[in-house]
Amino acid sequence: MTGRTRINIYNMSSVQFEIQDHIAFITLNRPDKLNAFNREMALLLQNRLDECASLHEVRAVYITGAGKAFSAGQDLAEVTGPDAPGMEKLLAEHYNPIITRIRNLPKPVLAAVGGVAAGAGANIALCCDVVVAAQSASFIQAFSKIGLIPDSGGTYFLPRLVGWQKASAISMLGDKVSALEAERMGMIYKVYENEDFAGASRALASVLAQLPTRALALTKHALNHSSTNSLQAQLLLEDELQQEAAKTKDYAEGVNAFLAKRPAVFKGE
Ligand code: LHQ
Repeated sequence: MTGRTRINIYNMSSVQFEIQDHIAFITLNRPDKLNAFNREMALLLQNRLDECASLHEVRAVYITGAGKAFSAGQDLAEVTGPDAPGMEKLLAEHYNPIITRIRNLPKPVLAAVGGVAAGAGANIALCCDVVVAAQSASFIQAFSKIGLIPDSGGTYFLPRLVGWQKASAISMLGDKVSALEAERMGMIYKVYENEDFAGASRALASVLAQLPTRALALTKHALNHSSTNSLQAQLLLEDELQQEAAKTKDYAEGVNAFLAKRPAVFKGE
């Protein structure tokens, strides 16, 4: 695919999907509901993530929200009424598969949080490999306010990102954590000024898309195991994954480019 090629797919949908320059742009698109998840949107996001995994030309994934929010989490209008999907469906069929797909996707996934990210919306962002935000964005573990516990991996990722005490307080109090605070406490990677956010976050996705994709996938795999493995098990895993990385064309290119004192051109192979 050339640098100019752009594929627009499903643009009228509640999950927009577009591929450009090896980046799959996924936009949560129910702006009048602050991109809250209904069943359709949750299932569509899973489908789009599957496409990202299977399409060879996709080397990085960029997830954002349309309008002023990233996502307000579960559409609370859809949890009541006779046709409401039951609680067992909401996690087992909606959120758990989304989180699992993002963590298992063998490509870097960047969350670009331009506004509020609440409930499952916050935790979908926080499970991504790189999380950046606009200065006016915020993160809210909104669950306690409606009598629930943090789901979508919140109780897994938050303590690992910010430590037990902050995770515990933020989860219980449902504080609105500003983007700057989130950056300071290590919840997210970086904050950009509002006016720079779109350009800077896309530029970062572009950097990720040009890196050696297989090595990034193996890095992700190693990190996925690091918080449950012993040191010895993790050293063995690193050994195994490094053997695999060393077989890639990108590794050969990286070393050759270094020795030839020229920039490396990685192909994700
Ligand atoms: C919404 C929502 C929303 C529907 C804003 N739903 N319409 C798992 C298992 C089972 C069940 C439940 O959920 C889960 C996972 C979860 O995600 S639980 C957490 C669910 N999310 C929340 O509790 C957050 C609810 N929203 C809010 O607290 C606020 O809207 C925030 C703080 C996100 C933003 O506040 P504002 O910027 O002041 O916006 P707003 O409240 O005025 O909302 C704008 C519109 O969006 C409004 O609609 P309207 O028709 O009145 O203009 C809201 O009703 C709608 N909206 N969140 N989750």
